[in-house]
Amino acid sequence: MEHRDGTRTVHIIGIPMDLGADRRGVDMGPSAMRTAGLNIRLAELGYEVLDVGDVVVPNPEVLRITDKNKKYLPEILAATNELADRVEAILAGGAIPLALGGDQAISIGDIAGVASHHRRRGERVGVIWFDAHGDMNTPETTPSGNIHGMPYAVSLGLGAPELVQSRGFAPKVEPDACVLIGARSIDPLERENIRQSGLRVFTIREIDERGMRDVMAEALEIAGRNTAGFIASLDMDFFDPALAPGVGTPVPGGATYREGHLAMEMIADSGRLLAFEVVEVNPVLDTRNSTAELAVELILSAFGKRIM
Ligand SMILES: [Mn+2]
Repeated sequence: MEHRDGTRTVHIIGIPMDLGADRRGVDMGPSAMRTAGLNIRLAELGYEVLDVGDVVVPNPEVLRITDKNKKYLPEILAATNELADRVEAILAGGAIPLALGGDQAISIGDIAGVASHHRRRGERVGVIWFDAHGDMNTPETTPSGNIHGMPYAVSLGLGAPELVQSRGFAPKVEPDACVLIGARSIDPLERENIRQSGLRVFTIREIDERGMRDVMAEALEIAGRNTAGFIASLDMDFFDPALAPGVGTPVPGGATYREGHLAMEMIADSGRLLAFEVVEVNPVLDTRNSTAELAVELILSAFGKRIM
């Protein structure tokens, strides 16, 4: 796959953050994916790969929760702002950012950085988000106060103003160019947020009924609508827990191995990928790093690895 500017450079950035979630361990996700050979395997695909290291994130042990409906908001805001700066710089240099989480709160900064870069050029961007959950809670609707359940809402302009208004503009992305694929666990009040936002949700049932090929064709059409391209966000809990056990919030009945690869292969074929992120890999809960290894294989498919 060629980047739309004709470049073939990928910059990997890690965000070892678990402040957005209750279950500890996703801060080790970036290390687990690097250990699974991500950098060299991307280079073998023909990319110039530069690992720019990690965003600095404090440990919860040294912090205090000041608001139980938006836990660790100041620290998450600082980390996501740094990520947004670095993603914007990567794009300005002509490379594709590949962000490794960390819990899904990192998406707030990743999407902000990509959207901000393109906004300067008078362009907007789409989002294809793979997830068992909606990530569409706000401080008013959240059952847990965990910000990793809020990043899609924030990016669409709903939620804590500090996060929504980062970089001085909102929303970062518009619902008519955004999709959520694989949903099977939506909180009751979150459902209202989704309905009101107009976000197109492809539930796991819709994948069952229509097949991944059909779902992805429609998703790519939506994310490509008057956009410069799209950000792909892959929460590993999109997959069935039997296949991807190393995630913080597993939900039964998830996507299969081939559904995942087909989706990634279709992303590569589209030629419209602007940025990629993988989140919620939790080595503490994993089996012999199998979830991180799966994540690496999927990244390779999204960046153009082919069977033939
Ligand atoms: Mn998620």
